[in-house]
Amino acid sequence: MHQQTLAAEPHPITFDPAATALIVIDMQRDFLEPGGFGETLGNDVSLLQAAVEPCSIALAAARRTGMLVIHTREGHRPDLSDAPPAKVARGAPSKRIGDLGPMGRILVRGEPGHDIIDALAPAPGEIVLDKPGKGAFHQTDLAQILANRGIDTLIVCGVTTEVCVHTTVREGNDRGYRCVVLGDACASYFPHFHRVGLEMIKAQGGIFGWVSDANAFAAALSKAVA
Ligand code: TIU
Repeated sequence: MHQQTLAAEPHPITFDPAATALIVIDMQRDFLEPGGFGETLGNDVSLLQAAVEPCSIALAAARRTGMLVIHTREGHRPDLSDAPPAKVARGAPSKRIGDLGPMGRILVRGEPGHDIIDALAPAPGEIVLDKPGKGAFHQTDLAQILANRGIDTLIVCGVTTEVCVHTTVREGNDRGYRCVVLGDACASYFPHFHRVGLEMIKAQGGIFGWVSDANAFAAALSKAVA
């Protein structure tokens, strides 16, 4: 056990890098680039760019120490058999899940829009976890992967703060994981949801977990030996 200390709110947290996973949530073209799912919902996707460089800093730090890295992607089977009708039908999007857009079919696995953005492409050997829901534990083998590696702490970043990041942290917290959100490495289409979403994580003594940032994470890991 080589415990490191990470500056975080509501208070610093010590963690063993060997028992910690970095989970990068849904940094996909469908959410970050024009023509994808995020834009069909009426959002300004440029707001999510702020998270890219901090995610890159967090990834580089994790890779240097050999930490378990997991990238998630939200999306559905091409026949949409795993897409709840209530999800497909909801709202008044310009295109629905499964419709053809400029990056292929919206939120469908195997389509260009479903890919992780080039700037954060998974490195060989890193786990890419496809999930049909907002939370990374729902209908995936994430819990088994984490158990097999003896993981007790999750460092979470990605998009969007109040949707897939929050849902994953809530799921992880209920399953007994210590969850740390890297606030600057998350982003939302709604800046106030981002801000309040982070506050909700760390309020009440850390009711869902901790909030830190990418540089603090990198600094904590700089003391860890690969
Ligand atoms: N990944 C994720 O957050 N999925 C969403 O649908 N987010 C929205 O903010 N719409």
